Amino acid sequence: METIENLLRYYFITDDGEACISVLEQVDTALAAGATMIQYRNKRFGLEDYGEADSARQACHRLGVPFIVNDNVLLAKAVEADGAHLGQEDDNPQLARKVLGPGALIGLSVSTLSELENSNLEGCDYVGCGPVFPTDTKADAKSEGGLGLLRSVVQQSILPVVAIGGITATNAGQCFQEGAVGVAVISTISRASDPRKAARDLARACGL
Ligand code: TZP
Ligand code: MG
Repeated sequence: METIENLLRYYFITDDGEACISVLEQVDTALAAGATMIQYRNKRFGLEDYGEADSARQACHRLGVPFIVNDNVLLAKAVEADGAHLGQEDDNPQLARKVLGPGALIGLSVSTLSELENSNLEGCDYVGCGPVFPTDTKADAKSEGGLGLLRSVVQQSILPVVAIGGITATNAGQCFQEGAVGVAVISTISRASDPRKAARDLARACGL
């Protein structure tokens, strides 16, 4: 069994916006480069997308890579995902734990230190911290907290921290230096002119 720290190292999240390639191509590209965890993020999920989520899960499971669903605990359950990633406004992690079971991987986003301090991390396995750098991918993202935010969250968190927001092969190393166990990315792969090369470059930056 891999440790949660190893699973978080290269965390790819699917793009439901202006991606250059389809969701399944994104997942295949990230997996081929060595991604250690995949999150299915679809803010406009409808039942017609169930097949897409299920195919993404199958692609991950063929390689033994955990497949996590963003926001939607019932979708995570329905698609037999390995866990769920929740924001501050989503279902609470304790409830998600009840539904998904003791083996599920459950993450919680924080965008400020006070969000971390006010979060009940019982039932969570990891914390997502960001945006660290500016991002255009998340419409309602708070302003970037910089490496200073990441540093304080890493220091205060009782759980491993994965950095998110504007992360590229060039700045990923700075996140690891601040103590993040991993980096979570969308556009640096999904909107790259050469997604396969971008995915490989990120793998190298993650030390894979
Ligand atoms: N949460 C905080 S920033 C962000 C999410 C989902 C978007 C990350 O996307 P990108 O393209 O890697 O900046
Ligand atoms: Mg959310």
